Amino acid sequence: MDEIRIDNLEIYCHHGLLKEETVLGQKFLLSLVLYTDTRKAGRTDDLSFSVDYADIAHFTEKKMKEKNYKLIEAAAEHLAEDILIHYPSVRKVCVELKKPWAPILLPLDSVSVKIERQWTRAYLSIGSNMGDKQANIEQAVVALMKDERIENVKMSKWIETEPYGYVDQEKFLNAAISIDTLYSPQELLEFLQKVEKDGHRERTIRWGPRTIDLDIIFFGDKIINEEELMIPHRDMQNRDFVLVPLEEIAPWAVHPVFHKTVSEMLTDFKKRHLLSV
Ligand code: PH2
Ligand code: MG
Ligand code: MG
Repeated sequence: MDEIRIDNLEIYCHHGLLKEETVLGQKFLLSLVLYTDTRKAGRTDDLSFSVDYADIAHFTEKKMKEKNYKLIEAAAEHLAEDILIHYPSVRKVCVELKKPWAPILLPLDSVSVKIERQWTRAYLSIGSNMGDKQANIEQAVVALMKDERIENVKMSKWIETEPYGYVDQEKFLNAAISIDTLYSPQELLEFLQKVEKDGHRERTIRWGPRTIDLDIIFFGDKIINEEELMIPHRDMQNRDFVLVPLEEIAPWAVHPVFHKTVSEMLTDFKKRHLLSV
């Protein structure tokens, strides 16, 4: 992606752990790399197709003065997120925050922190087989849409499916959801677990009845193999109730381990299914 850069923007503000820092304030230097597509603005010479770096510089100054953080990590984290939420055409940002006057009683050029944050496209599978299934799904989708770290929520049609795994239970309603998110995969998992809990999900039987179940299928092209979190979803290739709705909204999405599109995975599933009948 193209970059618009602001180097060493000087801002006087009051972040710090020490009382003196919060009272006296000090100089901070901020460097930003804004990742955005500049081609259309470049072709047309029209600012409305780009982001105004003057605007972002003033926004940055305002945000840096609005709140006092103890840590430069926190000041940088909040600024990165504020920029990504406030300027939708900036899809990724690098924030470097330097503190040249850091009072550590030793001479130095500066201390600094440098972070990269971005919007990531993720795909989720949602299901319900207890109570008012449709209302359960709608309530969960509203919770996703309300969160400021999630945008561009799109849902497939919902389909009724036979229970898979533990079969002695009611039919499911299933759908696939596409989101863009600022959460890390672990944070997204925690957020989805909270949405499940707010939908009165109780964990009883594994694969058993549930009011709402939200699973991460893909998170960008990330591969995560941890006990608590496996991405891509480890069993998606065997679940038509995941593949069918996902194919409706993202047939071209590529599985980062199998290197197959969702559409190809669904075709494979159908072939296997017919062969085994
Ligand atoms: N979820 C499961 C187990 N079985 N079957 C269907 N049809 N739909 C589901 O969402 C589902 C399931 C575990 O999450
Ligand atoms: Mg599940
Ligand atoms: Mg689950």
